[in-house]
Amino acid sequence: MGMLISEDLIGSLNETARAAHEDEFGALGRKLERRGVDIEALVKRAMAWSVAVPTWGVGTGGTRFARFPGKGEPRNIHDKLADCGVIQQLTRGTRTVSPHIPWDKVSDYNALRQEAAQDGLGFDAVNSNTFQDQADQALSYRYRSLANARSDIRAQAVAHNIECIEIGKAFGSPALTVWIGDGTNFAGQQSLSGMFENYLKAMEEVYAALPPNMGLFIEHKMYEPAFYSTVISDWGASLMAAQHLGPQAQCLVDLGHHAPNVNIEQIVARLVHVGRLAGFHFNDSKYGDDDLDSGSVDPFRLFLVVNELDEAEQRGAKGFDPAYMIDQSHNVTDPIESLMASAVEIARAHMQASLVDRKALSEAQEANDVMAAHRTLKAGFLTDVSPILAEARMRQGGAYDPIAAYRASGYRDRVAQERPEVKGAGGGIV
Ligand SMILES: [Mn+2]
Repeated sequence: MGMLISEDLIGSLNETARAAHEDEFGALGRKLERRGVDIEALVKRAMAWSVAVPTWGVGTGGTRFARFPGKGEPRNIHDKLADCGVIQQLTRGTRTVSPHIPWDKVSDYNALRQEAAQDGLGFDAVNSNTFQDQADQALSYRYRSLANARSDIRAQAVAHNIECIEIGKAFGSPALTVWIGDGTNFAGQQSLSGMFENYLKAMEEVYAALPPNMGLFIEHKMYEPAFYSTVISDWGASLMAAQHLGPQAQCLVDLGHHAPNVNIEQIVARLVHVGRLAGFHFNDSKYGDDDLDSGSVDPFRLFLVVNELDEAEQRGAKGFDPAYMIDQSHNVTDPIESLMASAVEIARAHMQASLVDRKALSEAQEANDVMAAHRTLKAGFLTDVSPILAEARMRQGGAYDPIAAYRASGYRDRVAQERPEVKGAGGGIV
């Protein structure tokens, strides 16, 4: 495989945009120079940035009501890698993919690693799945998995997670991410403390199977599919579990997994403080876990989250080495377009946060100059960093306008000829 979109096409589209781009890049460079900022350093920083794409993200998502499949949907992990390869080729900011087991199971993981490497892709955290039943599964997860009242069902969920660790080793993955749908839908359905204790005991067994260089990422979520109580519902439960298990266990924050109006950037700051921030799952939301595209509704909140991450990186916070992934569901758009747009929006927030004058900010904070502190922070958000992002993409062979290049390439129509149309209107988030 490799180079799925014609490089000549990308090059000629970039040339068409070149004059306007250079004019805008030059103007931004002069503007930043007046603020004592070197644009060249920012371009290098933008070029080094990367966020992982989940393999399931390139399929059309749905809600629990329905799924409306798109054209040329990926049939298997090979098609998914090809689509992820296109996203990386055009944006140059998504160098890893995050696989999902069992959906991405193959017989030869070495061959898959080589296949991914041809498209410039590596593998990020492996995600286990005990939130649904598979065809060949002995016991059902109807009443949930790692926190189930039945020990044989917990043992099955533990065995699956240990299998994911083995697959993760073959992928060269840095971590196993565990999100469970465990919880209850009725008051009295289960013991709230008993479920948490069952979860901890099961996770002890998973933790014991980790190689020394692999992390165990615990992802919390407030509700859904359990609507009365969820076992790992918030960062408190997540941190308790991580601290109980040991230093390789860390807390993963997903932007959508909170109650409305929760201060997510403060949760990030707390987990950084305690040295347990595993990473961040990017998306956007309005009411709950809406899985909207990153930065599509509230780009300022995205900026504030990334600002906390940037601040932790700049001051060299102890143990700070987070994994970043896009985690959203594309119901009404071409998933490749949504993922490219999101990758650009997250990279934008990263650049805006990089522009915050940390010295001026801390001086204003020390002087209790509220307005100066706020304006210093906001100055990063208010700067249009688009020319820096475009320059970083083009220097690496990516596209000036990834979505325009993707549309001009006819990639979706081309793959639709090989990939049969998916029929059916079943529900399902993925
Ligand atoms: Mn997530």
